[in-house]
Amino acid sequence: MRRRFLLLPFLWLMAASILFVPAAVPAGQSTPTTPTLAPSNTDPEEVVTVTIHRRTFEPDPVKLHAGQKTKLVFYNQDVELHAFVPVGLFVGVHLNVSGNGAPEFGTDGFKRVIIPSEGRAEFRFVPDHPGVYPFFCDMPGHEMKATIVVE
Ligand SMILES: [Cu+2]
Repeated sequence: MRRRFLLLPFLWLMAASILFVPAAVPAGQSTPTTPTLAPSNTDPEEVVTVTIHRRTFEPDPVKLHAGQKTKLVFYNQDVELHAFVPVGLFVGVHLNVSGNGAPEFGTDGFKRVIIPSEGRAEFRFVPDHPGVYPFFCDMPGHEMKATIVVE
């Protein structure tokens, strides 16, 4: 009887030591963060809108920022179709195209998008190389061009 009485606290301690093993270092503290230049999902997105009005891109130049998550929107306010044809801007860049335009892709990636009247084309990407990138509308007779400056 006395033996059993002593054994009980001992068993309880054994069980407690198994159940209450100190937790490992809390998640988040143990993993060192690797420095990266890539924007995270929580980084704010810079929205830049280019309006197309009377066969003119506005503003010109369009200013973007290298390394910045960007939503570039082209809004066609004219009653006719226009196209956005970039030169070099999207080379080697991961690109998400949306809106109600008609995008065209070739072996080198995005070629152009045709934007209907009152329509819009949206590009989500991160400009990675500072520079001056021309773009134009290749609809016959339009002769519309402007530049995007990535700072
Ligand atoms: Cu045009």
